[in-house]
Amino acid sequence: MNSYNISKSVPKMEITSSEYIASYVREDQCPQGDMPEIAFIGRSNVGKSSLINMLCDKKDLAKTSKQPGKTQKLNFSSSMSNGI
Ligand SMILES: Nc1nc2c(ncn2[C@@H]2O[C@H](COP(=O)(O)OP(=O)(O)O)[C@@H](O)[C@H]2O)c(=O)[nH]1
Ligand SMILES: [Mg+2]
Repeated sequence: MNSYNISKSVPKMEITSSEYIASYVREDQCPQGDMPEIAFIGRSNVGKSSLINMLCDKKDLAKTSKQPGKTQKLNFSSSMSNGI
């Protein structure tokens, strides 16, 4: 079978650094910037925080928990990518 490894031939966007900024309880407190924003939305305990940590290659950027309902604030982090 002809195997074609797309991951080797297509340039990949990679997150090169990430840091936690702060947490806010209201939307009007959140930073107003002109940078693109990515929000992770989903059911409690579905793995949003784990996915964020995986994509950012950080262990504890987003707190993970077995117990649902632990995240009660709007948590902001800033990331840089390789520009792709
Ligand atoms: N089995 C399994 N557990 C996962 C996976 N992703 C996350 N978890 C676990 O599910 C729980 C909830 O994950 P978390 O990332 O905190 O979910 P969030 O509430 O959506 O942010 C944690 O105990 C994680 O370790 C996965 O892909 N497989
Ligand atoms: Mg979470």
